[in-house]
Amino acid sequence: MKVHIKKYAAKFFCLLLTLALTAAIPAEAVTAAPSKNAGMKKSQTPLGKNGRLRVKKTFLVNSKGKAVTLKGVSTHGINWFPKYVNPKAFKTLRDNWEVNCIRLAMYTEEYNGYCSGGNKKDLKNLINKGVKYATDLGMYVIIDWHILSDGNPKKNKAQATAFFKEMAKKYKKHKNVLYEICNEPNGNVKWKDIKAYAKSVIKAIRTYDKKNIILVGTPTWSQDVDAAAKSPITGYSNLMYTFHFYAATHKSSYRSKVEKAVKKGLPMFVSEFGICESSGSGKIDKTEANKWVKFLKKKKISYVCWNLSNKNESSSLLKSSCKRTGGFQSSDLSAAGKWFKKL
Ligand code: IDC
Repeated sequence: MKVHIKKYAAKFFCLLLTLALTAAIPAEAVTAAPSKNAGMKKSQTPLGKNGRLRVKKTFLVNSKGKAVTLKGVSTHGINWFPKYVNPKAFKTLRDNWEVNCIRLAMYTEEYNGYCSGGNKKDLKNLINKGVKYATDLGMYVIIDWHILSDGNPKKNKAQATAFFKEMAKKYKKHKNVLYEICNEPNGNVKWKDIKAYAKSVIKAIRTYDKKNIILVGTPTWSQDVDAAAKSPITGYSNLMYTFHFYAATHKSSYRSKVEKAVKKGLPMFVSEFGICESSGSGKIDKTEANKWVKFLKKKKISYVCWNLSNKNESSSLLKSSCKRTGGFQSSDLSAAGKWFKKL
């Protein structure tokens, strides 16, 4: 009898404690910024383990010279979906999805883009917040100048140069920042045009930041890595060239293209990919996506998945019904989200 009373008293006490604790935590405490490296020792975070990255031959290597592969998630355009730039979202990706890199996609010419009427101060604020959250969590972070309808990066070169100068000055001491200077050149843009643009922006970045990785886009929506491989940019270290693919559209012939560029010695980085069609929607192709990941892992090429949002399109990692902006549950994930988390 005595034992029973003790048992029930203990249960009752637990219940009371739970109720008291739940009532005591204000709602926003759950979403508030976590403390440094939230829930993980600094030395155990991706950044703590790898330190500043650099390029060695075709590989991205850590501070000890060992090859590392970044597995990243790209935001959708921060001009459309600023709400996903938050520490809880990044922490969920780090802890539950083994994501070690966040790409902050800032469109330059689409709706409220940096060069098309968007509020520059607000957009930069978002970038700075994103970098801070990633840094606090010990994750790598890509600052992406997301050109798209402005097919030729030269179009907004002056603004790009000023923007990256500011970023490089601010982040030169950060060991986790990468600069992506032109998402996807397209239209009638030749590698020599991109190269000329890249040289000026790289020069501006290197005035302040001598070391962090710079990612350079390639012609035809960052697919013609062969053009870059024929004539890479010289005189600077820690440069990589981007290759983008959408698995339901781009298949083995594109892998051969990457393979050839690797053989030519081009360091590549897949700063954006999707497992759907290149429109960002349509059907998803998991079989092809798995082939891509196997290939990239073998080559030790980093990859960043498009996109963290609940937009109603198949590249979104969240279902359109998902209201959460962090702490995502399995039931919140789209087919693409489920596939990517499982990787
Ligand atoms: C798409 C978005 C879509 C948005 C559109 C803007 O998914 O919601 O309306 O941009 O034009 C890319 C681009 C990336 C595209 C994506 C899918 O880098 O901005 O996002 N994509 O089309 N290259 C190949 C595919």
